[in-house]
Amino acid sequence: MTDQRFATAVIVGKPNVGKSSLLNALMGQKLALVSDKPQATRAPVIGILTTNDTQLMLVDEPGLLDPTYLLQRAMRAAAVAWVRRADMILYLHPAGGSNPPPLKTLIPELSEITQPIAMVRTKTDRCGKSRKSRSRPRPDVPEFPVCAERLTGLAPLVEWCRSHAPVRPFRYDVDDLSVQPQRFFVTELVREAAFERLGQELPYSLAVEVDEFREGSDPLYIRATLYTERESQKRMVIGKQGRTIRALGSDARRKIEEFLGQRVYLDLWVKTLAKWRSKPHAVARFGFREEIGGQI
Ligand SMILES: Nc1nc2c(ncn2[C@@H]2O[C@H](COP(=O)(O)OP(=O)(O)OP(=O)(O)O)[C@@H](O)[C@H]2O)c(=O)[nH]1
Ligand SMILES: [Mg+2]
Repeated sequence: MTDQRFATAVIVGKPNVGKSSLLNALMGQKLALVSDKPQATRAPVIGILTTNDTQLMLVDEPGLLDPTYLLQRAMRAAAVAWVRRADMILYLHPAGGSNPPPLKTLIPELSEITQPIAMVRTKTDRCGKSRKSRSRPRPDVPEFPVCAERLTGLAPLVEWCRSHAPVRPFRYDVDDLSVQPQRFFVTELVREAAFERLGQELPYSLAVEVDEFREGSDPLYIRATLYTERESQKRMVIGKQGRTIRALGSDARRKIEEFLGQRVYLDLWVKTLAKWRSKPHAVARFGFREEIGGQI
């Protein structure tokens, strides 16, 4: 039997560069929420990819940005903590266009970055052939052009991860796809539906919490609450005669049914939790307990 390899690989980069799409493409199934709006990912999403002798814990991070409020500070803290723990870093930047800034400038809180870095150039379908062959800013960092949309360029990237993975036993069962509970993925899919249905700023002010997940029922009964920051936002999420929340709920239900592979009855409620994005208790409750720790 060949030796097993296990490694944690973090997927980092600025907002909207295609991190979550890459996680889904590598996993061969949808785990992470994807949106054309930036800053969609909040808590890191974890995928466990086991191929032959190698198990990779892939961590799809929130985009690295300068935080302006508590939720963003917690998101950044979570992202940086995973980079510290990682065995290797996949640094994403769109292909074509501008060269990526050095990773160090995106994470100044780390005095040095010692892990191997792969420069992943995303969305290759969006740039012409001539622009693909631009000179590389860091010849010492291997570059991998990928297209999550067309699933191209993935195998060499996985092979690079394998070659840098330490020889040690798998940490998870070979059938495991994630370490996060189904409830987490349900909240993410409701948020994805919200990003698609709601106007510019509204999805950012939303948090989703699963209140009930009735195992064994058919259809599976799930009750969840969408929290907005203001009453006026709550009214917009509900919409005229409840039309918006009904449409959002039906989109979300379809996504959840596909994810869980079973019929779902999704019961959505909308409440206001004033300015929750700046409140330590609320930010901790919506996924950042560790990051907020000392503040509550
Ligand atoms: N054309 C094309 N679009 C892509 C590709 N990969 C991602 N996108 C699109 O780019 C947008 C952002 O993708 P995400 O995967 O959500 O990006 P992200 O880096 O996770 O974004 P944040 O979580 O907000 O930081 C979405 O509209 C995706 O559909 C690709 O290979 N080709
Ligand atoms: Mg994302």
